[in-house]
Amino acid sequence: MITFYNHLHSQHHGKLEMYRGQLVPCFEVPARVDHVLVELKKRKLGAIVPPESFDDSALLGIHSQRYLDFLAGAWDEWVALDPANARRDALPSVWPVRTLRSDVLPANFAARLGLFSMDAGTPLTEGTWDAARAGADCALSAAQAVGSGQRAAFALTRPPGHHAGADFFGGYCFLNNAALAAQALREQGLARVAILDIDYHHGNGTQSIFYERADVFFTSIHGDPLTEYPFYLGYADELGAGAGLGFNRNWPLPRGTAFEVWRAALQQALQGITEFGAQALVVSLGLDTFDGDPVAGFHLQSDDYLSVGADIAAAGLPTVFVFEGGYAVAEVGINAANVLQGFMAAAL
Ligand code: Q9C
Ligand code: ZN
Repeated sequence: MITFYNHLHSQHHGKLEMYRGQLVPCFEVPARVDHVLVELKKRKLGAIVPPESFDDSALLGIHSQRYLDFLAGAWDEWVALDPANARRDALPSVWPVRTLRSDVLPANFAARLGLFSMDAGTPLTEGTWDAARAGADCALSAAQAVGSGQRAAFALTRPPGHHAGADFFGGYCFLNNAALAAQALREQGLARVAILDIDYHHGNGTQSIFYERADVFFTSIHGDPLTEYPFYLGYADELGAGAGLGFNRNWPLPRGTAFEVWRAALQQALQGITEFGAQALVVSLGLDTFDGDPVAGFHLQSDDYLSVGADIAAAGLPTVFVFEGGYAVAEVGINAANVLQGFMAAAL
């Protein structure tokens, strides 16, 4: 399987995130992708190449212009407020919740940082834009490869993407790589594209982007949002709206769920994808379902990921894998490579 690797990923290296009233070291660190890269090379799972560069217009199918403009200029604005800000990351602390206006674009930087975000756990750093932008190129390159006849491709990048909406960042995500890949597949003429999100956390950004569309089916298996981030989306009664009604399906599972029950949900999700009549598949490949993950609560074991890959291959669809979460850093490479190896061994 061809891997598009974002060598600029390490330019995004957040220092601290807000957690339970304290600033704690970021969980989403460059070493995550480094471990995956090492494991892919060790197993000779296929070519590892840099992405093609795509025009910014490719992002506009998913993200708003004013959000992209904000992200591209945010670091310079942050440092312009105070030269000492160069030593610290930007973290939001005020948001336009219900009754407050989000149509007005404030001049104040902190106000715009909150307008375009959903939590205080996602630091924006000097290299965030460059890393996220090159990551989008990886997702678009993988979609192009699959749209041109490859059985599968892998976008190996960070920061992750599935919590990012059309005009907000959060959950360690800035640009929605899976959504960009799905839209790119649509534009290459594939009429029906499915997204399978198997990160521990519900892919709220991806769901919201496609919620009213019938051409992109979104299905996600994740920790029950009653207790798990992102809390405010990901429930089983979210089935899509308008033209998109019937094209969204969530499988929330309780914290503590182990592989047997998780795998039954995977079979249900894959059945939905088959019934939809998908012509291509995008997998939001989070590995934070792993037993040892520090920010999640499922109990999948490393060997289980071989079966996950085989089950996904059995859907028989051209498949783009996009790297998302997974914070057990020492094991995330093994677990990601197991999915891809399991897929390749089972794929026709
Ligand atoms: N201090 C992804 O997996 N909160 N994002 C965790 C830990 C945020 C995870 C709390 C989790 C976001 C892409
Ligand atoms: Zn996650």
